Amino acid sequence: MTALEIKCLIALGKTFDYNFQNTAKQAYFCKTSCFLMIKLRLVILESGAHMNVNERIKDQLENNPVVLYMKGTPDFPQCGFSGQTVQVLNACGAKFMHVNIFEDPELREALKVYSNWPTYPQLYVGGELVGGCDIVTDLYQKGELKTMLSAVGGVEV
Ligand SMILES: N[C@@H](CCC(=O)N[C@@H](CS)C(=O)NCC(=O)O)C(=O)O
Repeated sequence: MTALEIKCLIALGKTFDYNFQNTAKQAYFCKTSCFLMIKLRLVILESGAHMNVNERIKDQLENNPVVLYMKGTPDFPQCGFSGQTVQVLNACGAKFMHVNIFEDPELREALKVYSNWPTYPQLYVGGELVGGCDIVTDLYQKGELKTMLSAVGGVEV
């Protein structure tokens, strides 16, 4: 159980003591708070907040065949290099997960160490770093990018 969950339990416990006059109300509140705790746990699990940053990176790369770490989102890239990489991936019909590094400053720094690559975007195919915008564009122009993506099931059919 995480510190956040423990804090929530304590907060809920205090509300319990304060509010409850009768058992019917208590039973109702108990049911609702159990439901909320389950939901909270699911949100924590889904968000990856229970993992440290390197575990989060590994989890993303193990569970998604094509991952683009970028500035902004595919619909709203916030850097020309990231925008160009998205265009190249779209031109190949790629299915990819994106991570907006502006939303996770800790990951932004940790991934540079993990990959030994100092800039964004960073494209991973089959868990392996392919490279940034220049390399990805070059592979596209040589007709090799789509083959790499197809090999891991990363192209729309
Ligand atoms: N030549 C690089 C260009 C990418 C680049 O220079 N990115 C810079 C500016 S967007 C960067 O990520 N700097 C580190 C940072 O912002 O954390 C490529 O092919 O991807």
